[in-house]
Amino acid sequence: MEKLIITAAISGAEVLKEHNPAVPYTKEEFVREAKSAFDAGASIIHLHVRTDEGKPTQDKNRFKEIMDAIYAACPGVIIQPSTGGAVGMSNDERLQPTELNPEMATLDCGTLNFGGDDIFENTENTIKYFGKRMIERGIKPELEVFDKSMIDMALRLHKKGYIESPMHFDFVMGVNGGISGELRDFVFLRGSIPQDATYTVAGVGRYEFTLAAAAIIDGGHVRVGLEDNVYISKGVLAKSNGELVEKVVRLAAEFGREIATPQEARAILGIVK
Ligand code: KMH
Ligand code: ZN
Repeated sequence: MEKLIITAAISGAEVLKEHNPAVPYTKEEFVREAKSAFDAGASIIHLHVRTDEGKPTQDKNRFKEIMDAIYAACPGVIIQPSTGGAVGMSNDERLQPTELNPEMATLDCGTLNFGGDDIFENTENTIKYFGKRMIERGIKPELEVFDKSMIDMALRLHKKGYIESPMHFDFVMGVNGGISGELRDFVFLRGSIPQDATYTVAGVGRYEFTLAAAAIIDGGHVRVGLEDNVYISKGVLAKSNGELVEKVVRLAAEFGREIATPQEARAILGIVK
């Protein structure tokens, strides 16, 4: 089986220090959290940035400042900026980090009710616009799918030339408004992507580690981090993103999956930079 790529979603846009004090706001806190995840075995850092006060921003300069600091502290790491940003941001605001030509970025593949009454809007034209931008700049998209219909959208836009093969999906499961994190649904998503595609799974909240175990057994890849879940076990807050990654590394060891280095992750994902 391929080595396991672990992605750490260290910050997100919605989770706050009130939910877990380890959520990073300042550059120093971002570096601390990224390094804890990298040292524990994460090869990809999925990144949203914030102002020092904790407000989500897609500002290119803030991304650059924090990305440079993370690269310095985590040599060779893959940084995957979010182009999802936070609910309500405009397309061009969201796309700013692509101007830094990162190796990867997220590409959200549909609109959904997000965590209740918010609407996370990604129309077909938005997805085409983002997909084209990533092809032009040689950025590997991680296709964020919050439901099965979003896989179908990605496949349709792949046929039209907006997304290139091999496709890499992130099954984000358990968001209120998206697909559940039940194993039945994981099997459904996993069976709906092309043979040459790769996937990672991000289980939200209580689904984080059950879905990690499923992906480890299945030969998929795993995303964990405070963006998705703030607990290391029921009712116990994680001390850091690194602690969440360490738990995945332990699970992987139990099932005989070795952990991919960033260079091995690039080879698995077909990142040519
Ligand atoms: N913050 C969510 C609205 C992504 O990173 O691309 C969108 C999100 C997805 O987190
Ligand atoms: Zn995100």
